[in-house]
Amino acid sequence: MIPDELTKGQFDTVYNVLSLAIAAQLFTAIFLLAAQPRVLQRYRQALVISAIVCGIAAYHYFRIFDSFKKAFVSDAPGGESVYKQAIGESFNEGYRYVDWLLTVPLLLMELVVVLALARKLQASLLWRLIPASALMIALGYPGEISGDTTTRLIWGTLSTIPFLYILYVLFVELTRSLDRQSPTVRMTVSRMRILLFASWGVYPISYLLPVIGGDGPVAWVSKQGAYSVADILAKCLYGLLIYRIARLKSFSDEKSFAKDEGKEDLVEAKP
Ligand SMILES: *C/C=C(C)/C=C/C=C(C)/C=C/C1=C(C)CCCC1(C)C
Repeated sequence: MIPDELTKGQFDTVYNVLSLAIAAQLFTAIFLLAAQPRVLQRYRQALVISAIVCGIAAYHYFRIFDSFKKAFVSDAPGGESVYKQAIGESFNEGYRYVDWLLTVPLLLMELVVVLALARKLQASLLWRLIPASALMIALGYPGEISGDTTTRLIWGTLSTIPFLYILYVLFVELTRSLDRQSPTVRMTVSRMRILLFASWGVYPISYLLPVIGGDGPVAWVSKQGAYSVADILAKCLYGLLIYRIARLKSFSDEKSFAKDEGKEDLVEAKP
């Protein structure tokens, strides 16, 4: 449930976190596009997808930010005021879910693309991961917008089934693909897996905050903050790790490229 009232501190917290998310996503997108020449051609698609993810997310955060500013209005501009829900306006949580519906499949796609796995394996992974991710987001939404705890828990539980399936597929397949990568790439991929598990794990926990913390503004503000920070980690930091994997793989694929970039020291024999 959206609280009726926020203190100035609570309002400012959400305002600042949303603003931080916009900046992080927008400039990560620009960086990833500008960094194209720094990786081999075959890895550029992964960076493009990652930049698009950050761009789509930045766009939706602009909408969320706008919706938030319209939904809560101060009763005494400038002063130590409370912010009340504006008449006829409501904060739209739907932007987040539309954002995830588009970006989560793309995040999975960029991971599969950057690992440059065999075509058949790529296709089979994407056929399993993309429908599961769409299902996870779609099943979460009715619970997210419901004010009723039981409804929230039922949809949340249903959404957790495809979520666990995705984690299982990623864990098993990523572990298998690690054997075929050079030691530095292997280290980065395994760091990436930790980031993926840790940041994706924040979403169901944030979703539960209103169940644990009740209807009040504190749980709601914490949920907005946690979703936003998780988005920054799962999209921006993740994109930068994808970039790092692409760069390391470029060096180990072509020695001459590593030499041109002055990174011969990073070239290693493939196992
Ligand atoms: C960039 C956005 C990302 C990576 C979003 C990921 C979202 C999830 C992993 C959401 C998972 C949920 C559950 C597992 C259960 C409760 C409902 C959700 C949708 C919050």
